[in-house]
Amino acid sequence: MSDRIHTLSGYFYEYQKSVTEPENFWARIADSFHWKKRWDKVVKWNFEEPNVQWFVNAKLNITENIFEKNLFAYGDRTAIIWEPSEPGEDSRSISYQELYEQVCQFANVLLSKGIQKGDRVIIYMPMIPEAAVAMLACARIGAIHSIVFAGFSATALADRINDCQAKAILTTDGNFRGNKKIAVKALVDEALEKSSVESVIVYKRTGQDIQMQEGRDFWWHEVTEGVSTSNKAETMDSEDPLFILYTSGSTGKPKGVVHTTGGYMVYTKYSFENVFQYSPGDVYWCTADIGWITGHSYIVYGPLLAGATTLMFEGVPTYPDPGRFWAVIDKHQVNQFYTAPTAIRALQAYGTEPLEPYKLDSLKVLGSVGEPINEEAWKWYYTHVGKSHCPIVDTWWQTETGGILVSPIAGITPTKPAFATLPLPGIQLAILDPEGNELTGNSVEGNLCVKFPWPSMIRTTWGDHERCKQTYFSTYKGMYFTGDGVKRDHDGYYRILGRVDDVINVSGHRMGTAEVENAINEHPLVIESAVVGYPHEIKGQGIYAYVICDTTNRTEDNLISEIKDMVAKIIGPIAKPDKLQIVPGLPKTRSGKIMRRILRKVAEGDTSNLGDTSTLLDPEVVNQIIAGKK
Ligand code: 6R9
Repeated sequence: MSDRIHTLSGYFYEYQKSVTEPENFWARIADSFHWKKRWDKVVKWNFEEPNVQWFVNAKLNITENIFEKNLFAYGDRTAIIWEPSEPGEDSRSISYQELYEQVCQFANVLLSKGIQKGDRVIIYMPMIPEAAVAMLACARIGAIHSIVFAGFSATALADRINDCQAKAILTTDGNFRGNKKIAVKALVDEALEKSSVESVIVYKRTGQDIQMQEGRDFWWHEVTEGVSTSNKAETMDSEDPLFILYTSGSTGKPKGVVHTTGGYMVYTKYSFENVFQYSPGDVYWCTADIGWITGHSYIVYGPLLAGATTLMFEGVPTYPDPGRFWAVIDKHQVNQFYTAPTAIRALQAYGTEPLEPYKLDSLKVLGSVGEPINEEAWKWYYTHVGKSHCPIVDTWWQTETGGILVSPIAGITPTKPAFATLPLPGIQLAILDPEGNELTGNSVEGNLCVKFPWPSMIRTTWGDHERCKQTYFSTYKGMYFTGDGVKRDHDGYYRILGRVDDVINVSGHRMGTAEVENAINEHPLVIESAVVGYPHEIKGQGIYAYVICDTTNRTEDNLISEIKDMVAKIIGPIAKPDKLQIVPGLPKTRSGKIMRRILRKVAEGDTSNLGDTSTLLDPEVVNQIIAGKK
């Protein structure tokens, strides 16, 4: 039985069911999975401790739901298409049967290294199919994987290894980035100086020189050689941890978000199939890195549970030229394409010329994730990439939510530029004012919370349950607090306004930084912008805008006043930036998120302690911004 929603009325019907009879609703969805033992109760929960359990006492293995359950039906279907960084190198195509054998084989390797159920394994690998094999092999034996984005520094890696007391690391010799080879193993060596790690398994990708420590380091191709490709899956409790994923919060130290097995499985598959309206045979491509939650839920687990063909891309959007995404879409006849606004804006800056050689006629659905997508980028994406016939699913969710919570259902529920629109079935949202009152009805704005559990939600933060409670469950009693601001418009559609710590209060008027940015971005010469608040004597907070724009043939001063006037015109004089600085770049994390904390410090004139900048893509840009500040 398929749980696909096919009509708008079907969506409303399912949504209603999920609210009035949540246990029956989720039991029906979960019944299509393979459980070694069925649950005693669908959900037990309280948001005070918090303690949330889904499919209580059920037993399963998530990899059996990807493989054993389906191999008979579609073992030779392509599971993963891999597109390498270098366009001249061959792409790879791995069937479900082949992937299954590789996962079982590698699971046996992990067992032979003494890794057991519950042990933590760090995966520090670039975008190659073996990274997915590594994840699934951990899941097969019940080891808890924690993927660290392969672009993170040795220090960041060491912090994570130590926090979760990892027993093994799975990595590569190096990584390709454009025409450069990047060291990966060397960073592992640096991170391992003081650590609990007993074994390191290294997949040879670039062939660069590395050091191998006798007794600790092993080559992937050597340890897998001759190893059996059959493996009996470990029996997992529904609430056994599946993985830890570290994410940064508003405070310094990253926290290890813990996801468990049964609920995560049910929700990622359900949300994947519905949001993207995936049909068997489609080629689906999500450009995220597996080091982020999007890569976990919507490159690996969701798509593979749904029997999809998922494309993994090793490269970057601008190598060897800014037409690469479009070339890959045509080459593999991609049907669903899921990327981030930052990538869209970066490509938009090259104009439409790089798109011209490509047809893009296989595309059916476009997706966006990671940050609010501004109207201008939305329209560009819709018109030039989707050729005005592909719905855009603007998917709002978080590392902590495990899966998409608010999004259009492609082609079925309406879209609206810059709106994530409506909650998926099972997701009961609430908008709260700062005093904790729920704002009901439409045309309201406040803090986004969720008042009922959903299967893929965060269970704890690794080693520090109190932190989980404080961060997400203490601001508003009985609610999961997302940290995002939201507006529900007159039609009842949700628009995410950005983190509430990014809200600027100018003379008592609250304004989302994203709202001001959208207005700035309307200027034809603006490429990207970031807005922060800074202390202002009279207004409380002033607006400081950092803007990347095309200054050819224009004087800066003239352009600055033109952009400011434009914002005043679009939102109102209250939104006019007090300060506007033209900058060569913005400080971004490797996942493309702007580090506003740094921009706020610079705006405040406090550059003595910028905090941790190790996760920045290009730390140098911070110095350029400081130098350019008037
Ligand atoms: C999946 C992911 C979560 C934060 C989230 C919000 C922002 C993500 C968004 C969006 C507006 C969207 N965010 N998707 N804002 N519209 N469609 O990105 O997880 O890295 O944990 O970030 O990203 O602010 O709170 P994560």
